[in-house]
Amino acid sequence: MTIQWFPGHMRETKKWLLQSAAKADVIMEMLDARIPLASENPWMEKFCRHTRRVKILNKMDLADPRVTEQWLTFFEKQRNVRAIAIDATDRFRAAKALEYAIERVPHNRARKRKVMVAGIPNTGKSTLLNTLAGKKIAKTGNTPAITRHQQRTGLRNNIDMYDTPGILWPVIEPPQRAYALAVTGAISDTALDFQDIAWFAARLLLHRYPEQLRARYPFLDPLPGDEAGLLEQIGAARGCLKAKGQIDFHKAATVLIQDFRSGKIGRISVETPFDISDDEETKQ
Ligand SMILES: Nc1nc2c(ncn2[C@@H]2O[C@H](COP(=O)(O)OP(=O)(O)OP(=O)(O)O)[C@@H](O)[C@H]2O)c(=O)[nH]1
Ligand SMILES: [Mg+2]
Repeated sequence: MTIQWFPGHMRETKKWLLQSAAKADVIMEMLDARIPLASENPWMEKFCRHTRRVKILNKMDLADPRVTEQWLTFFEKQRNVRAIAIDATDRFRAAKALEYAIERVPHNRARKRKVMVAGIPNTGKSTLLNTLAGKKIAKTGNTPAITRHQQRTGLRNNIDMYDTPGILWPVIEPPQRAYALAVTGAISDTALDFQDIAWFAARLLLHRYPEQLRARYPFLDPLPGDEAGLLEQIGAARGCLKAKGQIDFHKAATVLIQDFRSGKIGRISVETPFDISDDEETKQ
């Protein structure tokens, strides 16, 4: 699926990372714990050719804890992959992630340790920097492409941390991956059909998290059988109406997506390691 959203600063950051990533001692690859595979930038392999890489599954507070455990086990079984789950707003967890990232980097007073934080937009890279610095150094926000330039900040213990703008890639395949990115807020809401994103969320919630849906929307009794029914009932209950009392599906979609992104529906994981084996089985 071609995404018509690859702003110039992403192109520049890609170029910068291709040239500069090798100078870092370690790259903290910021992923979204709800979509640890979909949020992996396919260019990361190239950026990290000569640099150690640690996967940070951030926003663990929004992800299904059982599924996050499954992901950590999945990554543990892979050779040369190191992964940790955190909530970047939590000082203790943020510090633990940094410690984990630099534990094998030689510490020598004469030389600063260089840590780069890179990944797709809206995964919490700048938040991690702010939490570690103990003050608001970088602008953050719950829309993608907040950071536009890389920024170096000196931290304690002779560490230089580089916050970088989140980058995507122009063709995101398969479409399921684009929707997984969009539903978590990594892609601009204007780059895809907004109602399609809500449809994707509705299907996931109906199949995997019906209890959370019931808890958030007690008026769903019984639970609707399909995506249209879910959006229709949310729209009716929340007053998302057009002239003549018709349901405004765009407004209903906004309610569902905002509730999902803010964690009001509960801790939801969009991808599980079992989805991969299911996909592979279907291909055979
Ligand atoms: N619930 C939760 N929210 C988080 C966490 N980390 C970051 N956020 C929120 O996620 C949003 C995005 O955070 P940023 O730090 O701006 O993300 P970024 O990766 O720097 O984004 P770009 O600069 O666009 O690449 C903000 O609203 C943060 O408050 C986390 O661990 N848990
Ligand atoms: Mg940022």
